[in-house]
Amino acid sequence: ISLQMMKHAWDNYKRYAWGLNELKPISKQGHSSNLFGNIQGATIVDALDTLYIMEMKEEFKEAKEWVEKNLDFNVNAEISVFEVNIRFVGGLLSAYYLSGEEIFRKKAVELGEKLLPAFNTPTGIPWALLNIKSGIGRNWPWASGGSSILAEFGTLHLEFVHLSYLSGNPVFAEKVMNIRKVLNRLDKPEGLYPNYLNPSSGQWGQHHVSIGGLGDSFYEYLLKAWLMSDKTDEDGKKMYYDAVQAIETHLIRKSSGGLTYIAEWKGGLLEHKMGHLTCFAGGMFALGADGAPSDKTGHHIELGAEIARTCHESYDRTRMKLGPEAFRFDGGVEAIATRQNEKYYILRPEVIETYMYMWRLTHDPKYREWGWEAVEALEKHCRVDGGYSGIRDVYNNHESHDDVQQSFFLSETLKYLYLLFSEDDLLPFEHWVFNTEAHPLPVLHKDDGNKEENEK
Ligand code: DMJ
Repeated sequence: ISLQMMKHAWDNYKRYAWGLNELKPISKQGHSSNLFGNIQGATIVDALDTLYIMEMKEEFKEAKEWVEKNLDFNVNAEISVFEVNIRFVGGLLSAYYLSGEEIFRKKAVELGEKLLPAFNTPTGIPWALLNIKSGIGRNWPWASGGSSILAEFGTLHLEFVHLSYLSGNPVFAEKVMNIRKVLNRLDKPEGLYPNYLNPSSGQWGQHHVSIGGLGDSFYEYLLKAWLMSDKTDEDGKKMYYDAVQAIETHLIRKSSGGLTYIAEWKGGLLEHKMGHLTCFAGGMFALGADGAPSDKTGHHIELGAEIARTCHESYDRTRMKLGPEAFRFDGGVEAIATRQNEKYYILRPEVIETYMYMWRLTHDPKYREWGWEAVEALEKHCRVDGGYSGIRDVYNNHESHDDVQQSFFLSETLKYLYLLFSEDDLLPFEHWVFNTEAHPLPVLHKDDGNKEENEK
């Protein structure tokens, strides 16, 4: 089924928005997000590896030809360093490792080089936004005190390590190792990492901590950096397990109805709200269970299972059986969105991602059942003639479509669904880690500096 879904999403993108970043499935035209500046073709690059894994050979070939002929980084464009890294660099790297086609390696390295000026700050903590022609960077105007964002500068590590590996140029890895160094030198309030860090002063901005938006994939990349290094990156490992310890102490709570959730922390005060984005953490805890101190392994799996259950409840308690952007545990409600502007669902993957990890790591059939419920809901409410669309209010009787087919629907949501219903030997966890946009990157074995071997 996920294959047919992919075909529907792809065919419509091709028909109505080919070469543009995303598809507007209701108005049947292209959608351009300012996250990518004038870089084009986000859906194509994000979808490459999914097409490959699903063995959609014709489609993969046309996507590759587009990359060869049209993917152009010599544009005057201000882009989000994080978004371009996870979708474009990550997508190109995976396409290279899966297919062995040189063009993808070349484009990934070329783009990586364009991103380097973002690190020209007093601390080396990169800017959020970069003009890839002039090399001038700046931060989001809304970010606390001119800060860079933890989940943005903390989500470059996996891709940059691979860029150094594939180009032979150590500069990429040096840049991300320096981010680690800066973080390790800083005092952390209660052992937690605030979402905001000023790249000039090297000081934290507001003490807001989140495992959802603005924080999320920083934690994910600590764990995955260790896994991707064939478990040699002890620093990444320590930072991850220390952070999880602090998260458990200060952010993880149980509702009176028995649902475990991860709250947000604002200068010591808890906001009892969990974002859809935060739901990825179930999969992360379970994936990290193996490396936890031996008496904690079962506990981390259990934590993953509880987060999966809570997030499933957030879906189940809506009319459409699709989860809201954020849900709360206060004022008498549990796992329900209470604010109108938190009731939307934009085809996000995190809940299905967690089901996939939980399935692989426990083989409890309920995760496939829950995944199936999500498929049915997507087909019923998000599928339209012109592709798949997000929904404005998942508690409503009638769909009000937002008219965007997000590129991560093809790279993540559909890929994780496909993997959830595949055998474990398709992209096995011993050999592959997924970047935060679900692009698989191979584990790098230290002792065999032999590229060919690692690419298998
Ligand atoms: C994706 O771009 C990535 O998963 C990112 O880490 C968070 N936001 C979207 C999906 O929701």
